[in-house]
Amino acid sequence: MKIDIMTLFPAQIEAVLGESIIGRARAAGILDIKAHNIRDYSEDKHRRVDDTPCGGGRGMLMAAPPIVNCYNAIISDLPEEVTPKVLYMSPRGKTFSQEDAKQLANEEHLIILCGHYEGIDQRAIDHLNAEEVSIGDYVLTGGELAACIITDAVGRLIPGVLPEAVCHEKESFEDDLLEYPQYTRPIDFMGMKVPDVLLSGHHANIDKWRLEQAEILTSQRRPDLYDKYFQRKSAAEEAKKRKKRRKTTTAE
Ligand code: 6GU
Repeated sequence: MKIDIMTLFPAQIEAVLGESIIGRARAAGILDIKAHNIRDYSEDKHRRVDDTPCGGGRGMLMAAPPIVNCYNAIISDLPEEVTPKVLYMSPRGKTFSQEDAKQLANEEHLIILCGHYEGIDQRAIDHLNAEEVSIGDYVLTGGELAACIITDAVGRLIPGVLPEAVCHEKESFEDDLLEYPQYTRPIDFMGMKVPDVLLSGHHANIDKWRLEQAEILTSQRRPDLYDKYFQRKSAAEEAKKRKKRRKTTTAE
């Protein structure tokens, strides 16, 4: 998969996406991620990329020409029939979710535009046909960290990026449940013991305990997710489980 990131701070992108799993996938040629410095495409002799907003107001805006020049350079080598999906990182966008990550992982080529200052000339967004994406209800100083988050979440879904041992099926959000608590050695850490069931070697009991823990955690922390999880189970399945749970509570 190819991801081109347009930014004024390519080093910030490299600092994040040059390391760890994504860094290794790039080195292995599975992910082709490039940060492009928008400033290199300024037509100004002082390499300026910003200007004051028309109509007045505070702050500076990123001007359209350097962004569009940068975009044109990225798409210049592409075959005619290839139209990469373009994202613009903005708190104004739709909030990014795991479902979006899955959708984007099907794309062959993504282009991500990072904003700075007080925003971007609307004509740049329009010309690139960019979809605005936010990563949550808070404001960042720029789109770079958001672009890294999108790239990480999408990149790890590409086959070969994660080690074989890591299973996508049992992850938080994959089935609307948060992950159960995990333990490793030492068995007794400062008087805190690993739950007995995990040391029992009884795999059915361990699976049952993990599912219960995941359900408890999800219902406490994310009632919205828990509702979704609950609804997705068939009525029959649900009735069966409730009966079983009633049995375990009376046994306690
Ligand atoms: Cl994508 N950009 C900025 N600047 N702030 C944000 C954001 C993006 N998502 C949430 N806050």
